[in-house]
Amino acid sequence: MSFEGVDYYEMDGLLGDEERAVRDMVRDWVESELLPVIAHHYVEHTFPTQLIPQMGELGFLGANLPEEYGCAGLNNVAYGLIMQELERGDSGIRSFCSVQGALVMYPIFEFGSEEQRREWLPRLATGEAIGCFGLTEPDFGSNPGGMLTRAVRDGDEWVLNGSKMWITNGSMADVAIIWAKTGELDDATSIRGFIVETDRDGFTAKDQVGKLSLLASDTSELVLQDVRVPDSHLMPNSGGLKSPLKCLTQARYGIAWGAIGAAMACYQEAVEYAKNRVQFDKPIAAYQIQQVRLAEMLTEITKAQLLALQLGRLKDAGRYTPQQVSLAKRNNVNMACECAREARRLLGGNGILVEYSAMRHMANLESVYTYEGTHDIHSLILGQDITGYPAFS
Ligand code: TGC
Ligand code: FAD
Repeated sequence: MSFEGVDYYEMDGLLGDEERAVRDMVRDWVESELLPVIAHHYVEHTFPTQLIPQMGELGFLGANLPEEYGCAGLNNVAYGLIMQELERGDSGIRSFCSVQGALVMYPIFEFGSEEQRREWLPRLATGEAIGCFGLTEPDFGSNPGGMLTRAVRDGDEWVLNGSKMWITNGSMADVAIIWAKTGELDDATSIRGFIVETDRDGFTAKDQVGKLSLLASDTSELVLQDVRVPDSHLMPNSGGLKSPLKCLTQARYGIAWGAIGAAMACYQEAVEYAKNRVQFDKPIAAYQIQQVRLAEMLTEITKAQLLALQLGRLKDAGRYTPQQVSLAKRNNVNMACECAREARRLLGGNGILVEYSAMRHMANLESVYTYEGTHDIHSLILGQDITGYPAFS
């Protein structure tokens, strides 16, 4: 696939030199390193672990965190562009980077002690250590405040018990950020975050089998049975459900950009295919029905690009809200789902083959639609912001 940009509104001109350079560097890397292997990994249900050191070296991991901890120290627009380009390749690779950066490195940076930051961030930035984020439980997905995982103090240690479900990077991880209640089960304000090495006694990770989406991604169930960690593994500045939710805001921001990348890949593939596929003696690109499809895709991608860029500018100026992030995640992921589906349909029978990317993106995006707050949950978050009425329960 050729990776010339999908830039109908000259968005390039709205980017700074560094932002463009970062975007082009990731784009080249995806084209040369990821695209040649992704179909194989997708079919084999494996994550391309051989690419992790390169992603670390190129600064993809926790890219918007400060350089003093070994990170790239980029602004949030450049970070978003990294997510966009990675997801042009595959949502599973972007997920890996989202989790590592926004859900593991960010909480250690935001809620951790200086010692915890120094211990973990440089290693996570290079990919030498891999992390995962355990919030969701078998019976508590959209409603994480109901979690049953508990941490009980015993001398200068904490003892953790519980299980976490659907955990990205779970089986590959060296370290897990585990959210647990330190008080009564009906008290979500007692939720704290713990840094738990995955080789501790009582910690097990089991691959989620039977997935039909995000196949080049590790998704696992975690079980913690009397896992003991020293008090120094509690992130001292974490407190209440608000702490994991703040992490989700960071990851959702990256997803709002990432989904555009998947849509751009599908759109480009569809345009190229339409121009080359001849039926009834003409390229299918010459038929109005296919032109409407492509026009819709380009329109929605362009709107999503403008939305993400302005959100990024607000985030860089420190003026964005979690609800604005919800709007972008909700819109852009839904848009990408529609683009992938339309691209797959335009490709006819070939559209179901792994040699083309549309169906892989389409299947992946069903997970993206669901994780990090389902489309419905983001509707309710916006509904509350608009009306003042929470309609979650
Ligand atoms: P609620 O009472 O509304 O909120 C509790 C406190 O948190 C504050 N808050 C936020 N703060 C920062 N960022 C956000 N996004 C926030 N949302 C809420 C809120 O102001 C309140 O603060 P305070 O000071 O009053 O205590 O809590 P609730 O229990 O009613 O829940 C609200 C709801 C449903 C919106 C929330 O639970 C939610 O977002 N549910 C969706 C769960 C979810 O998204 N899970 C994702 C798991 S991780 C994942 O999927 C990784 S996928 C891999 C990848 O990223 O690639
Ligand atoms: P449920 O919450 O049971 O929702 C089922 C349906 O009910 C949905 O349609 C939902 O929109 C709807 N619904 C729920 N509540 C309401 C309501 N109040 N009003 C109206 N409709 C409602 N979690 C992590 O902690 N870490 C990870 O790394 C991680 N990675 C993931 C990777 C993958 C591939 C997937 C699929 C999930 C991952 N998750 C992770 C979990 C993800 O965040 C949850 O799946 C998601 O939050 C939804 O929870 P659930 O699956 O339990 O669905």
